[in-house]
Amino acid sequence: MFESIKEALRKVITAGYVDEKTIEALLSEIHNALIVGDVDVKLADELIKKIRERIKKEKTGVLSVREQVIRIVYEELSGLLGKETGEIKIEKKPFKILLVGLFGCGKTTTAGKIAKYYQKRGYKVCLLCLDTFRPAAYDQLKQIATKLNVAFFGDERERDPIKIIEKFRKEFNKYDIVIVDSAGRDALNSELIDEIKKIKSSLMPEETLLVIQADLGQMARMQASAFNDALKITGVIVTRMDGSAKGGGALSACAVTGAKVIFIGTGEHLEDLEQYDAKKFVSRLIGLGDLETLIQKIKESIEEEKAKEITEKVEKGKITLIDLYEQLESINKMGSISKIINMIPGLGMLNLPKELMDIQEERMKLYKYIMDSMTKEELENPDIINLDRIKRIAVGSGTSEEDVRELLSRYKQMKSLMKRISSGNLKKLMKQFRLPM
Ligand SMILES: Nc1nc2c(ncn2[C@@H]2O[C@H](COP(=O)(O)OP(=O)(O)OP(=O)(O)O)[C@@H](O)[C@H]2O)c(=O)[nH]1
Ligand SMILES: [Mg+2]
Repeated sequence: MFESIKEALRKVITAGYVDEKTIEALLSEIHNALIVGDVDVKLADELIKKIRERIKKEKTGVLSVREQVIRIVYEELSGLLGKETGEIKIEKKPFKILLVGLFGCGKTTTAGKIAKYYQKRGYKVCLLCLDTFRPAAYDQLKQIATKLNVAFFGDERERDPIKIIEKFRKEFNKYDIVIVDSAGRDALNSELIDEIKKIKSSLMPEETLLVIQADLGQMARMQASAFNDALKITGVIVTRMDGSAKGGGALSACAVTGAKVIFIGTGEHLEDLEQYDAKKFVSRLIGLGDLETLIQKIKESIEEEKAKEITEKVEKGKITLIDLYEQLESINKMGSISKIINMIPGLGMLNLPKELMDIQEERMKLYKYIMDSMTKEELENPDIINLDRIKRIAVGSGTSEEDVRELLSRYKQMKSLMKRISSGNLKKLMKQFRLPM
């Protein structure tokens, strides 16, 4: 699921032009990926609709559509897979964590993983086996405890989990965290509900975590709400995220029920446990790091195009006051001159005259009035502007002769700057930055 979403996003990034067709193709591919990942169809439909609406509404300039699309997809996808980050605050000693779930969902393995997780973080941890249903359960957990070198409590011969709790209750106080493995059943039947209810009221756990496997997909929704209704779970652990294409479905199902996913299991080894954070999870799985680099590259190539355009104009000797006018207009739209200069590779290094960088917005307006009073001939060939013309332009634009002269000197500065760039400087600088020309 995540691979295909990543692929789809990559297409958007490398597309020459992002139009409605590109976006629709992306949305359709994401939709497919969600369905393959066993995300509920209705949920998938809603998500696509929401992404589409946001892309329309939040559209700004052509340049940012690409980034905008990626950002929106990322945000919505993270929202789909969990709104809160799963974290347990160990605020009490002993902090008891009870794991519940059906047969084979990964309770015992996960108990070991959690023990290791907190042991690494400096907590004194013990494992308690309350699975008296499956004969091998005791040995399995004991082996894990030995491997981790953490304390283990259990009684092979005792059938009643409550008696086991009573037997070791005093021991618990010696530990920061008590991790409790319980028995499973093949379904959430009254026998299992009864057993866990009794365990809960005797043990009084701070957290009761439901363990489910990722391949449940959207079925996780039913299981999580059934367990919650019967036993008030405080969170979910999704195991086998490594081996299932349906992980996205399971995570989105949990998000719908409001069940907070605390951890995900990502392998058979005891270190294969991660605290779950939807945002981080999504950004890593769709390789947002990669995407960001790609976006950066695109930005650079667009800047490069701008620089090329300027170079071409200069080489053809076609720089006129109209260009200055246009430059000022676009600069006006984009922010400060120094900002735009820094965006064009190489220009930032040219030590531009400070006055050129500091043209205030008011001055720009003034220049605009002045240029509006010039004839086409004057705009195209400012060198013909003599004293008489300066007088006429100043009167016509309601400015002073001083202002007109200032504008003309800006124009000369710009022209000489262009000469500096055209004399091979830009190309050299581009090479230095390894940007293709
Ligand atoms: N690949 C993978 N395998 C896992 C993961 N978590 C558990 N397993 C495997 O799933 C199988 C069942 O795990 P257990 O921990 O024994 O499950 P359980 O819920 O305790 O099972 P019962 O006690 O019989 O109810 C084992 O083979 C584990 O190695 C995981 O995150 N990834
Ligand atoms: Mg077990």
